[in-house]
Amino acid sequence: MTTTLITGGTVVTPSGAVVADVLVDGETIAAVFAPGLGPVGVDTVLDATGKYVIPGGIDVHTHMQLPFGGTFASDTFATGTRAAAFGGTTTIIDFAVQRTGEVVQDGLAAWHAKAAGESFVDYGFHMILGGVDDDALKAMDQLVADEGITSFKLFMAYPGVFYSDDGQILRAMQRARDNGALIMMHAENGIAIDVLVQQALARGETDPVFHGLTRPPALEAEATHRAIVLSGVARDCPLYFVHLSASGALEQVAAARDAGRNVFAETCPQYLYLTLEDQLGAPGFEGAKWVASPPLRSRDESHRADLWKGLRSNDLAIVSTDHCPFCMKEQKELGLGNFSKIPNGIGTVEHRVDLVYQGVVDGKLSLERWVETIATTPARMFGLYPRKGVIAPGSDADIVVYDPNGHTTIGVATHHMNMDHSAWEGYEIDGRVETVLSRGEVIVDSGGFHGAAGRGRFLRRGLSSYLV
Ligand code: DUC
Ligand code: ZN
Ligand code: ZN
Repeated sequence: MTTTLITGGTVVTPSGAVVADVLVDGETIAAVFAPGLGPVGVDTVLDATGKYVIPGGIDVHTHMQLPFGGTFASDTFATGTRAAAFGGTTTIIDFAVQRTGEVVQDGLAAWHAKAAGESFVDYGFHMILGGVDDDALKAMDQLVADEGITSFKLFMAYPGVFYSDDGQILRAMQRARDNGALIMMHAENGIAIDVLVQQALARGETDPVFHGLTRPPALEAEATHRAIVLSGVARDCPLYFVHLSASGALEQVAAARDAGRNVFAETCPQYLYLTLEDQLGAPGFEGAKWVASPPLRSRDESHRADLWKGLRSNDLAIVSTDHCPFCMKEQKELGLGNFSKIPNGIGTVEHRVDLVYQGVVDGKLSLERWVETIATTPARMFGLYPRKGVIAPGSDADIVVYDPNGHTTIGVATHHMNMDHSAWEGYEIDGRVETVLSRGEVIVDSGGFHGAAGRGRFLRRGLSSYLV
């Protein structure tokens, strides 16, 4: 087996940053040594002096090739996971989909078929339930027991597509409470939003910015509150809010957490940096690049500052991307003249590690919280710890060497995602992903990309180890 010694770097974990040498033996981390005390005669020495050595990023919210809005998300498991690796993400958890009326296991099989032989990094699945009924509830048990799928996403938005009503939500929560799964919630009041959308269109308000204006933060806060109440009725079923975007929703999560509830949330880089006015409100159809749900929020309110604060206080536990890329040409363009037909999604899988690191540089987050929110908590929350998310003996050798003196300029000319634009064009990062190991193999370094499609393995996940 090949041995690698990563020497002289600062190993960052949620509990601190220390200079140490990391020995990798085959696919796993064998030992962490005080500097200079590692073995001699290893196959490869990787000098990480002056660099951070962190666990590989885990992006728990991606949508490779998602059928959505009349088209498919433009990254396949091959293009999307290759881009992820370039950006220091060595594990993704993608959302398999049960469409309304479909057998859950058939939806899952379709997702396995998409990913098999394609992925460059390890991957797991959550399951979107688009039709909660007796069969779907039974399927939840089977997926938890046999398939390594222990989290289920429900939608309070998109009536007629993925929407679940309160009765369906309650039943799924009760089932999850019994089988140990986590319920993931898209919390926006879709029934009320659809009314606002129809009213806007009737007034001739068709530009992308009206996507944001018809999905106000109050309808995210209301749905968040309702989901928390329902999960309480389901005997504190563990509840995780995806893509939380706004202050009001965060207040609901914080209140539930203060009450000791099993309520958790993630946010995404787009809500930490981008705004309704600056991006979604760009002239003409340009704003379509940033149409996502929930929408970008107003720069005139305190959302972004509150989200950073939530990350510091752990009311927000994770930063994921909600990577759901669509090209402008032939995809976003489906909504020319009608914002409600623009496919919803932004592509960020390649940039999450960098964008959250910029928060460290800007004094908004500690180094330790960076690692915790992008790698360690994702692993714990979604049943992958300690195999992933930590630099410790016995863990998979998914490791990123990050150069704080490097620099990254983001843009369509240099990114690896299958998109004809970048939502992050011109963003500058005061740091750089230098070397990426996935299960002991260097797949990215200054020499380029060395991974292979199909080397990524499906991860059967356990239950969350993050619950109170
Ligand atoms: N929710 C997601 O999580 N991803 C894509 C679209 C959506 O509404
Ligand atoms: Zn969603
Ligand atoms: Zn999503």
